[in-house]
Order: sequence, then C-alpha cells, then structure tokens
Amino acid sequence: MREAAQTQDEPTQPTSWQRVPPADADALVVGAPFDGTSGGRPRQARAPDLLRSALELAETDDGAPVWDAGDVLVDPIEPEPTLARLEATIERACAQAPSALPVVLGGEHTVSLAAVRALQPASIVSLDAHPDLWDDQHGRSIAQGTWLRRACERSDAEVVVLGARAARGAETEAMEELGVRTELPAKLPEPVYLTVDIDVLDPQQAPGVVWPEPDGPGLDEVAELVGAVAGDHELAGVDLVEVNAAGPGPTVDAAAHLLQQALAAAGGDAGTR
Ligand SMILES: [Mn+2]
Repeated sequence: MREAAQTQDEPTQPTSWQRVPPADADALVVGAPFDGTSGGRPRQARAPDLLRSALELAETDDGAPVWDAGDVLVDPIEPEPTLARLEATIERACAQAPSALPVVLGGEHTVSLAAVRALQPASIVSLDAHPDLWDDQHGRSIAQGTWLRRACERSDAEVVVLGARAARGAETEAMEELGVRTELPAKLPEPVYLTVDIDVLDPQQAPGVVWPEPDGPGLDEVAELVGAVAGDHELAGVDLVEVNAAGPGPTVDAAAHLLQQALAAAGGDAGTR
C-alpha cells in the first residue's frame, strides 16, 4: 500500500473510473450538488458532473471499478433536508455495495457532515485551508464553515485538520477546545474519513474556489498527504468538495488527480463494512 502512495513521484498516468455494477465495485460514488450556504455566486453544484467527466476521460486499460449511484436530490438552499437525504443515500448505497469505498463528490463542504453521520468514522482528516469550526455562519448553524464543529459535537472521532491557514479568533480557540490536531500522526483510530476541500491547494493551482487562501501547498504535497492517509489507514470514506468552476480546467483536474490518488492508495481493500 505504501508503494501505491508513492507513485505520484513518477509521471502520473491517470486512472480512469470504469462504471461497474455495485457487486464489482472498489468504490461507490454519490454526487452531492449542493451549494446553498455558500453565498456569493457559488457553482459547486456543477462539480460532481465535472469531476465525473474528468475521471472518465482519462483513458487507461486498468481503470478503477466504480459504481456510480448518481446524485442525491438537493434542496437548492436549505442544508437540513439535503443532508438527511444524502445520509440516507450513502447508507443505502453502502448496503448495495458493501465492499466498496464510499466516495462523495461535492458540492460545498457542508455535505461532509452527512457523510460522517452515515459512516461514523473513528477519525476525520480534513484537508482544507479553513478549519470550518465556526459555531455560526451568517446565522446558520449548519453551513460550509461550521460543518466540522457540528461533526465534532456529535462524535468522539479524532479530528485532524491539515493545510489550514485561515483560522481566526473563535475558530482558533475552538481548535484547542475540541482537541483538533494539525499534524498527521503516524496512526489514527480506524476507520478514517478523508475529506479534501480543494481550497487546501494554493490558489495558483486551484483558482476555482469560493474562499481562496494564499500560500497553500502544491498539488504534489497534497497528493502525498492523501496517499499517506489513504494508504496507511482503513478508510470509512472519502470526499472531494468545494470545486467552484464553470467548466473543465485546472481546479477540476487537480481535484480529479487527488481522487485518483486516494483510490490508488486505498487499493482494492478499502471498504470496511
Ligand atoms: Mn475551505
């Protein structure tokens, strides 16, 4: 498994996603095209299909066998009904493909809350420029910037946030209060849920985000982290969120690369149920 995590040192040969029936899948995909709490002019709802296209266009002979369970029906504004449906959809999909690794395609980061509710991991690793530990965001308890705090409140999971460089005020205090770690320990309680907010990357490599933060790590560095988490741990699930792009381009390509990295590192034995 460690070998798979190190393959990004070689020129990347993208692994395409081959659609297969649930019983044959190494991974199951659920799209969550929700951007209702993002404000501004969000476009994260387009991301699941952009990511599917990027992953399926990579033509290789030995693609990862993936069952695509489709997109969950979202409420365009309200997170609660969307999260409830997403949680139920993930549970149903896991029952249909019990040996497949659940992969959620966001959508804004709020969708990760539904995934951790459904999958109940022992650890959560969040790669994100932002800790997302606000108690309240524009009057909302459940939102893009609060989801991890809500997840912490409902679970004893070990939480690690990597790449965060935009913590402010109460968020910094919350990290200490909640015991959130900022470095990856050698071993985490398993299974681990890995969530990748594409804004963890430096904006030069992923410009299509809602809240760009300068001085972020590059794609190789983040791919290495993804490989370490996915290669060294039993995974409960993976998501890729916050791609805010009008169409194909560098941000979508970077996100697809990180998803490929996660699946390659997890290998065929990623499912834990
Ligand atoms: Mn973020």
